[in-house]
Amino acid sequence: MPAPRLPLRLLLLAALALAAALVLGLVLTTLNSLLEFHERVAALPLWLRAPLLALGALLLAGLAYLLWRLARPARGGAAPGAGAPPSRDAIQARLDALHERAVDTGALQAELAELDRRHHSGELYVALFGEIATGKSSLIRALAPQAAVAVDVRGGTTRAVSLHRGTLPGGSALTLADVPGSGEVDGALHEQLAREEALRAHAVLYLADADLGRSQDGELRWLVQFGKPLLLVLNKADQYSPAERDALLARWRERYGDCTRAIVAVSAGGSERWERLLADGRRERIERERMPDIEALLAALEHIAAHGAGALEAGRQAAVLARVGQRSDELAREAAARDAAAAVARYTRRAVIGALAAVAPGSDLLIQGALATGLVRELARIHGVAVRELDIEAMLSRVGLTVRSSSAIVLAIAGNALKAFPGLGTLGGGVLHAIAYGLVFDSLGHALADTLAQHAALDAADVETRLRALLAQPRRERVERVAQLAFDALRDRGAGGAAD
Ligand SMILES: Nc1nc2c(ncn2[C@@H]2O[C@H](COP(=O)(O)OP(=O)(O)OP(=O)(O)O)[C@@H](O)[C@H]2O)c(=O)[nH]1
Ligand SMILES: [Mg+2]
Repeated sequence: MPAPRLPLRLLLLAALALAAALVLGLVLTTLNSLLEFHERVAALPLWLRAPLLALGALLLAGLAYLLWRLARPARGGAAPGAGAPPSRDAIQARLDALHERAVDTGALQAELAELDRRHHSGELYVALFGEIATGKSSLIRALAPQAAVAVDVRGGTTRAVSLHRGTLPGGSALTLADVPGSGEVDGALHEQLAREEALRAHAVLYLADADLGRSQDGELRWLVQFGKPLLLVLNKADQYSPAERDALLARWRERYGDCTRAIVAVSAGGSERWERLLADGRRERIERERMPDIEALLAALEHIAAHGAGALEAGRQAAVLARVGQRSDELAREAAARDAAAAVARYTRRAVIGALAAVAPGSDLLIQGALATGLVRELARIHGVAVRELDIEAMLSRVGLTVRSSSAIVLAIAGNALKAFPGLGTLGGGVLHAIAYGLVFDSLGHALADTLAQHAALDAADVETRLRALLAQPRRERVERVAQLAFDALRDRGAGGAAD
């Protein structure tokens, strides 16, 4: 239907023409003003003109700087090792605060103590890292011949971290950490031990006996982000022909040359076992140490040790502090979740008891009154979120509507729950409403706690969404728990109260 569209097009055209005229007018006026300004400035005596121009230039530069500051892309998030790591004092303060909240911070305190101990020892710590049976323990034996470490063809031989003193040919001393291998089935705990030891070291030797798979690549990249010297070591070089070995090293240099200090091939040695047939027909098992060949690695280690442990201490401290900081954050989150769950349970119980005690019990399911406000305040305190009275009220009136709209569902669920407690159902509508009221409180508490934990703010819309989901599909375990609360409250009140 082209006819009715014509006036609209004409109107649009007119509006466009008007806008163009306005823009043109604006440009002309500005140009005119600029020219006038230029003429006036030119007419000024030099002693006045020069400072005026300088001032103008300064103002323009200031404006440009401000614009640049505003438009500049934000710096990337602080990856471990990048950005400013938390200070030793800041971490200690966090641990003290956790300790006051009855959180067990023993392991993290021990980590800090070890950080200080190594710092004061002045020794250079080098950790090994790599998949199981790549020859880490064998390499420790080659670097520190007196070390008593177990070596075995079976993967998963090393189960704990052990430290061994070694000396480089140049005379530098190092403390080598033998660690459990990664990549073992169900070996998450051992892998964690190895990772933590890598963070405590000044430098890391990443050992592999073949090309790196996807998970090894991931491990290597994880180590790289801490910025400490990393040596990529191909062990069991004796199992490769020179051409194969060189091809593998070339591939690694292409892939990892940028993020490692050196890429070398060695033969840590290990041991060889075979069976010999004796003249009398018996078989004899023979085990012999293989000769190690670790020249290239020694040279790379000499390089790292050249400036002493002090030169690498800042990187080591940053890695450990970042890790302790991360763990303390996790502990704080766990403690908050635990305290929040306890608070929700407490308030739900109060809501049920309150509803049972009311003269006209639970006539309305609206969230209101001091109890709901108290719950919000308590959860906000636990999660360290500052909330204003006004925001609490706004949030409660908003979720009140949700509760009202779902009250039929909640009542139905409460009614169902009553069936699990024969006898309760005969006590009348009061009990039903008390359970429904408890369910509402329990759901609101969980919705709020989740919102506060995730957004660190009283985001009313988010609370409402979560509450809606919780009320629509309450888990059986929750419903029974709340019904049990009502049951216990009635029993505590005694037969006289229940008969009211
Ligand atoms: N051919 C050859 N075998 C080696 C070499 N180094 C170690 N091995 C063998 O590799 C196997 C594993 O050696 P380990 O030193 O126990 O390896 P690991 O990395 O400490 O193993 P986990 O502690 O289980 O992670 C043993 O059978 C060693 O004899 C080497 O340079 N060449
Ligand atoms: Mg081992």
